Amino acid sequence: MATKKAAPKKPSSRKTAAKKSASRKNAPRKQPEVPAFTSDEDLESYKMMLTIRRFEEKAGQMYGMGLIGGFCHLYIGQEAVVVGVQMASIEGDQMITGYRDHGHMLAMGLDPKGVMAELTGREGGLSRGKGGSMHMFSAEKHFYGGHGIVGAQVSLGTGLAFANRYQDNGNVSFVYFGDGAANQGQVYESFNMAELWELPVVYVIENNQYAMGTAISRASAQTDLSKRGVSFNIPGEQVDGMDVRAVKDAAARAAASCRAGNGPFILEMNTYRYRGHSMSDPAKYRAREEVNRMREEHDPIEQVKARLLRSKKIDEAALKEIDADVRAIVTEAANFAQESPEPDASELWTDITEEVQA
Ligand SMILES: Cc1ncc(C[n+]2csc(CCOP(=O)(O)OP(=O)(O)O)c2C)c(N)n1
Ligand SMILES: [Mg+2]
Repeated sequence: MATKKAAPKKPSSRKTAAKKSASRKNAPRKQPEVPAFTSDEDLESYKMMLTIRRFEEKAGQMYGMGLIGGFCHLYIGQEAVVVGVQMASIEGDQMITGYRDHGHMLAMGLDPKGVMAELTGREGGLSRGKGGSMHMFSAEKHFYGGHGIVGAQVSLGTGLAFANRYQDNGNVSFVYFGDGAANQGQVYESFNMAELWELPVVYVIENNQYAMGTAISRASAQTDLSKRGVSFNIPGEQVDGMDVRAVKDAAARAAASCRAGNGPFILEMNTYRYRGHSMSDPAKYRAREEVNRMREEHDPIEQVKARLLRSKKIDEAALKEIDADVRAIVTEAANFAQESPEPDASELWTDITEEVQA
């Protein structure tokens, strides 16, 4: 058998290191103006963000009713991040994230019924009820999990980018992690290799200001997470993660840079989670006023709704219809998740090891 190459091949569009340092690396980090969305884009992002919001609200209720066990980390408040990034992705781009992953799966087009049934541990779940909230996967939809180990997805996602580079397929790997995970050692080992091999990976840091109960200022010596790639020559940008337009714009530029062969890019999405770290967290480490202010002044869904109404391309009645459609999708998922049977006991012995043909 021929020996495999040590590093992936370099696309012909690759810039020289010298050119890169002049153009990309030392460019002033000026915040670009946020380009407007068309009404179609507003509508598309509104529907998706609302679907995630309502899905998560339902998951929260079902957890409270004892229908969902184990850990359950809700994404409410952060919807603009995954939705904006997805709007900048193309077919074949991969996504990988941590345990706050339900919204990511919905944005990747996974069936809400399969996601909800996995939360309730039922046979109809995406992992046949054996993975739960943090462990779902769909190779078909290019969604690579769902990871409970903080930071683990960063090295795996960098590996996905290695494969893209090796196959020269023009795809980008979007690797999501939190402000807490940004202090994990393997993140920097990954950064180093990604830049060295100019891998097409966008590191999406979802800075929701807290890692469990610890505020970022208490845990991080450098709180500007867009600078975390400086010592590896990876460019970074801070983005208003509550504004889906800003997210899409930044993600599109970052992805274009990756596809042009310039190597990795870091996007720090400044966002906020409204709920506790997980369903079992009463969130006593922050003031209720702080949460209320974010909800009232920065809510990603309300921003788009206000824009749509101002544009007069849609009225309150049409928005109510959208809401009803979204609620119907979520209700259907919740019913399916309760009606689907629990996995058979024999399933305990499956999906443990994989038989590989020699
Ligand atoms: C290696 C490892 N260390 C610790 C934990 C426990 N833990 C779970 S979530 C979390 C905080 C992570 O916060 P952040 O990266 O900001 O993500 P967020 O929950 O805010 O989305 C910790 C410490 C873990 N799961 N894995
Ligand atoms: Mg966090």
